[in-house]
Amino acid sequence: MAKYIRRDATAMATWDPVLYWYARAVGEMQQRNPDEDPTGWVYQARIHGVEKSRLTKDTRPGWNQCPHGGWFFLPWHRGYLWYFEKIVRAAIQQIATREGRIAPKDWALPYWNYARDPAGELPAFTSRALPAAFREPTMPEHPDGSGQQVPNPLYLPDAAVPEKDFWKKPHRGVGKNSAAEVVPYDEASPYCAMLRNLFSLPLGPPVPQPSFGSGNTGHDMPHYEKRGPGVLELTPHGMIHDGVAGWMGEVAGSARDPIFWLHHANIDRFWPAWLRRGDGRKNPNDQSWLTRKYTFFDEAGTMLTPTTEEVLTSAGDYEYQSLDSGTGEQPAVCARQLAPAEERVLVMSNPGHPLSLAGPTEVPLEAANDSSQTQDFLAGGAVPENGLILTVRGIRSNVPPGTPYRIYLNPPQGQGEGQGRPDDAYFVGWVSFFGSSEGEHHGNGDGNEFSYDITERVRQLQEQGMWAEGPVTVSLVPSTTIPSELAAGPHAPQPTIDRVTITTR
Ligand SMILES: [Cu+2]
Repeated sequence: MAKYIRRDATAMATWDPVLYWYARAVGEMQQRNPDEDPTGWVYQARIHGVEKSRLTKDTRPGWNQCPHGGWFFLPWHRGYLWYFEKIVRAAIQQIATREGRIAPKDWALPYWNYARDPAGELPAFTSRALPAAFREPTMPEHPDGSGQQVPNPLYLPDAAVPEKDFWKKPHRGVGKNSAAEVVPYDEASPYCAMLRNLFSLPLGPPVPQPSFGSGNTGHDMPHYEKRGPGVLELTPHGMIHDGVAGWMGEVAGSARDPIFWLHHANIDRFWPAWLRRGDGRKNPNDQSWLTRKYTFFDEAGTMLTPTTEEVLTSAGDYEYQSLDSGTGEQPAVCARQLAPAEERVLVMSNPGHPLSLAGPTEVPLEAANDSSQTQDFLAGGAVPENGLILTVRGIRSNVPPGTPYRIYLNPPQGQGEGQGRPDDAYFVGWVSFFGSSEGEHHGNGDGNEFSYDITERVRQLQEQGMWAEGPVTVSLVPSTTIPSELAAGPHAPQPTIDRVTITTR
């Protein structure tokens, strides 16, 4: 029997003791020295990533470690959460002792079960909105709800912040502190990730079914490897980061938003839920995965260097309230995600300058050469024998735009202006900005990149008589509408892409 139960935050009262004590502990940790105390709030967040100004200056042990785009994504974040949970639990007891209160000794990190509510008509509150305790500027002074209202450490304002103040002003994306969903169901659901039965595939040429746990990167723990995100790491992981935006939208700052930890608890929950499905689903047993060492700190501030194997065994003292609810039973639309690779380019957008994605954007594609494959594809959508791959390259934004974008292939004119849906016949996949912003670091200056297999998509459109003759276009449409006051305001985010290509192998 597990010692600690991690519970569903979307099924709790606003100030359930779990959330009340979490808020108090966050406030306590925020008082600690960000540079000297490894149990402090900002020190803990900097273990995930540091802001650019501190990247090479005044660094501290254990900072800037989070691996994305590789098979250490899940085990590293599991260890990170587990030690953080111990620090919070200890902080709660400190506060309780000081104030002469009784606090739960078995406090465990709750999870944000965003895919709990089905798609379609939304209830007044949806699981895909931030839990109420994160949206309210104040909280009750005492755990029983009595006393004054005091500032709530779980709250970050949702505001448009000038780029130069990005790290100075805690914030989320505009409109994200409402009871509306931060992203629609298909972006929030792990359904497609749970279907994959391989943990990792070797990085390399495109493969038709990317893995659950991101790509095999050997011993390397890439901080942000654009080639390797598996299905789970993109959907829902990156989508939720995009959807909350502000600090959550950047690798460097995301762990400073208290919702980060509940988001990653939910991502961690999908892992045992996935293993339980069987049918070949298992963890890697490669030594390079099992013996990789990480650097974390315990509640006394002592540095520890557990391996993946040790993280998997020592972090066995908790269980999730449910491995069913919101873990992908309800179907979602799946994209045919690929790991990008070099291929033969058929058509591409004009590469002269970055293309603005300020709103829904139609991108015309032109012949990249005069090969017969290119001519045949442009003339009538002829599919080469080795299939077709659509790639969006150089995805970046000065600050997180507040939404992922959906990619549609050759939709009828004007489609890009309307509200696209992922079950649309022209839907191809997603563009995510998490890890792409200018304020980011660690050598991902090329921006993000995503590839999708569109072979079947083109064939289906042709069979249904929906493939329009003439110029081929791709539409990029925000998954959630960008609030007009933000789009028209002085601090509107500036998302751009370098290029869209359609290639064959
Ligand atoms: Cu994350």
